[in-house]
Amino acid sequence: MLSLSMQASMEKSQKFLGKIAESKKMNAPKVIPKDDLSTAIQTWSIAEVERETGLGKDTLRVWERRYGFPLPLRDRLGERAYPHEQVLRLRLVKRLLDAGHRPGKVVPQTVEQLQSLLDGAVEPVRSAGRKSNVQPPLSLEAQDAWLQWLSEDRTDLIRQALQQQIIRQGLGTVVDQLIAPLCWLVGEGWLRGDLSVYQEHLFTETLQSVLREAIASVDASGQTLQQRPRVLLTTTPTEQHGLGLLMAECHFALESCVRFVLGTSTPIADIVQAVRQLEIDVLALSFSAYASRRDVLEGLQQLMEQLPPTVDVWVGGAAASMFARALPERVQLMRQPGDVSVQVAAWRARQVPQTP
Ligand code: B12
Repeated sequence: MLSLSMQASMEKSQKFLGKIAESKKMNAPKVIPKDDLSTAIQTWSIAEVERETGLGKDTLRVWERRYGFPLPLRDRLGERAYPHEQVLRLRLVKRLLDAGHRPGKVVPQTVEQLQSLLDGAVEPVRSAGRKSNVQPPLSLEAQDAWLQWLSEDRTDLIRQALQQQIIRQGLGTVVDQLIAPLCWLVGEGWLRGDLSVYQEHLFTETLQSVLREAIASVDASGQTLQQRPRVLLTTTPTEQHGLGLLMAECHFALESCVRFVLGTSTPIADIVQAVRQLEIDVLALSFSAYASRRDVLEGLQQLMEQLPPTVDVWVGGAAASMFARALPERVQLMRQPGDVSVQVAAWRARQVPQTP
């Protein structure tokens, strides 16, 4: 049974779930001269649109066929080139998807319609005067409640609240809309000195155990047998942060993927060996904010040289996003754990059906 004050705090927290963070400032697009146009116009390649909006290339292509939007131009090589206005509209679409709308409802809408939907659906995220660009979709009231539990070492309340939210909202939603901002909150709390290192460890352990229990119950529900892709989850040698990976694992479990989890800081040679021996289809890696550019790019480069070409490499984490433009071509950037669902669907769609 939950106490009344806890229920009140949880309701407050729940009220604000589903609110999305402001998108980061857009990078300037390239100016590409078009053969069919006398003037040069600003366009984005599909990879740039994916990085900027967080919408996958496969999703963009599917929407083009299904909804007639986005409708890119073609550059002189025949590659898709998205005008700037379409990228702006896609950003609005992404924010509404994050807030829980379905693609069929929002993709065909005009900018004005999207904007008015957003005005109704998304409360502005309040800033507490923080220096950080990253603002979590949790209200200040909800932040206070969680921080209070953390600072009073009430891991029992944290555990119960997380479990309740998973029951009410489902594991996928809770991972993306509550746990991700909570990690940010804990990191900031530690940075400000409001939380000590042992409290950060307590939080990590509590979260890990709640999420592992939730994964086990998804697996046990046995609605579908475990299927491909066969996924290996780990981090490269210098990376000790594993919560991003655990969140991704929740979504792989919800998609009934076969999973192998090596934990963090695995030597490159061992990752390669595991990929071969376990006949892995997708290698999922995470690079937290702590990872340097060198950690990210050198680790990935070494893997690219040694992995079989048929293996997909999906990466997430703050540092992977930070160095998105420098990632090797073959690497697929995932902005949030929930991106796993779309990518798994796209991966399955790409597989040639087996003849009996
Ligand atoms: C828990 C934690 C720890 C734990 C980790 C335990 C564990 N088993 O994971 C411990 C205590 C060990 C730890 C240690 C350290 N930490 Co620490 N830690 C954190 C904290 C709170 C969460 C870490 C985490 O897992 N983040 C990863 C996820 C949750 O966040 P993300 O990178 O933004 O990823 C998102 C998406 O991209 C996606 N995603 C991530 N990976 C993947 C993968 C796939 C496949 C997919 C689909 C999606 C996906 O999911 C996330 C949510 O949306 C963060 C705060 C934060 N904002 O991250 C600090 C943080 C990362 N730590 C930090 C620091 C400084 C340290 C330490 C140096 C000191 C310390 N805090 O004690 C050491 C360094 C250890 C090392 N050598 O790596 C700093 C890094 C700052 C910087 N820019 O350098 C942070 C940001 C805290 C802060 N605000 O300053 N830490």
